[in-house]
Amino acid sequence: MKPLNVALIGTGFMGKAHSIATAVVPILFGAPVEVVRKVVVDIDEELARNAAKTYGFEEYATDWREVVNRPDIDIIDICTPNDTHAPIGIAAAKAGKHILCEKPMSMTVAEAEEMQAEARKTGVVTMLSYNYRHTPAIQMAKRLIEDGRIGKILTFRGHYLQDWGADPMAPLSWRFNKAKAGSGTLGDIGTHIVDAARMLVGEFEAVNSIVKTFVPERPLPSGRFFGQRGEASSEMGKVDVDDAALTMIQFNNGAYGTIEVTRNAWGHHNQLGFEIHGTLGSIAFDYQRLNELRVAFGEDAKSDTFGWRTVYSGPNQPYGDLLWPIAGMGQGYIDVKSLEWYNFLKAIAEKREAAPNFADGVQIERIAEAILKSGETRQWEKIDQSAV
Ligand code: SOE
Repeated sequence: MKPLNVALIGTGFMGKAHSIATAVVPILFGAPVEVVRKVVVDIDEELARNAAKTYGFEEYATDWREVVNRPDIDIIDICTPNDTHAPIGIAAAKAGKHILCEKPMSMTVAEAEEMQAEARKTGVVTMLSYNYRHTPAIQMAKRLIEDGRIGKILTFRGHYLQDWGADPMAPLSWRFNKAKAGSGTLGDIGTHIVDAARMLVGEFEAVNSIVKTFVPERPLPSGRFFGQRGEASSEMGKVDVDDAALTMIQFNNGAYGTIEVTRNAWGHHNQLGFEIHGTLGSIAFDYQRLNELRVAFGEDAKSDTFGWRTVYSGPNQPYGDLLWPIAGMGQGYIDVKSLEWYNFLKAIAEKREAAPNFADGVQIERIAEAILKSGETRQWEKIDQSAV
């Protein structure tokens, strides 16, 4: 296969992470297909120029529309704020480019469905950056479930807790603005745990939620503002998105569960985690100990040392052939982002769908929208499961 030219759109936190991933995939895992870091795009020319230099792209540009339609570009990597995912994704799909898109997929379900419809027409490979699912320990959980090791799943308890929004004087980044972000904590981090729950347990039938905004106003940022960091000004602005959601879930397969998400939980910096209880055993994962999966099997129940035990990611687990040869050597955030890119490139090289793809993204958007709706109606909301 000929080398594929990548256009990265967006130079912030995610642009940086994706650039490192495309640089290290061939060294860490071996590239399923060679990628050329061709052009990086940012509406701010200075940021684009600097990114080309530091992230290692051949060229820079300021207009994503021109780049998306360039015949020499094969992959569009969308790392911009949420309000631009749909316009870029739709244009890229129409132009026949493979697409890796940061989460959440879009601002609304309707936008997500349009992105998927266009991608289906041209048959491009699509992937959404729900990166945590590629963590080796989470893939180990998936394998244990698929192999029947914990039996039939009864319950799922998931959470994604952060604390960068806990300080009411933390500046109002675009992530607190509905017009830019679509939703708040739910779209930003809740969708990651929804992705994990769908992958591990199955499809959501209905949800019943409490949704809260704890901090209705925040200081506007002063000067250029990157991600969560930045100085506050003395002027206040309105927060019009959710800070937190607590959701009960009924899965199609009869299991039930809960998901709790907030960016206002002091002490929890980036704590995506879950416990899954089955008829034969239990599994637990905590991203702040991402190399570990905790397991407890009922067959050990009569032993006087029965209890949870910790399994470290290593050669015996999923991706074992790609990881360091000794268990417990450890992976980090960039390893997981790199596994995401590896899986995306492998799908392109093997001419098959990637996971999670735009169809998964549509379903996650439907679930997120139902959670928000249920927060208003305070009733169970059924999830639309029609095929896309
Ligand atoms: C901010 O909450 C953020 O950067 C999210 O946008 C990412 O998806 C998450 O992985 C880390 O935190």
